[in-house]
Amino acid sequence: METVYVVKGMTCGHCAGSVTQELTALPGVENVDVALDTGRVTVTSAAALTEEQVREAVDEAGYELVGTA
Ligand SMILES: [Cu+2]
Repeated sequence: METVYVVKGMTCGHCAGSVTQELTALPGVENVDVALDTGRVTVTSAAALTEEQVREAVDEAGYELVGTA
């Protein structure tokens, strides 16, 4: 399944890389795609993630989860 999240504070490829790395580490995540211009992060996962899981991962990377798009 594919879920689109909005993340605040990412400005460059390094930011995108940090968020991608943290989200990829979550169980069942198969792909993470970051659109820097919109702050939208598309997560492809085998099973649904909780918003709490995603929030913690984004926070770990140093950014803020606004919510789902
Ligand atoms: Cu950056």
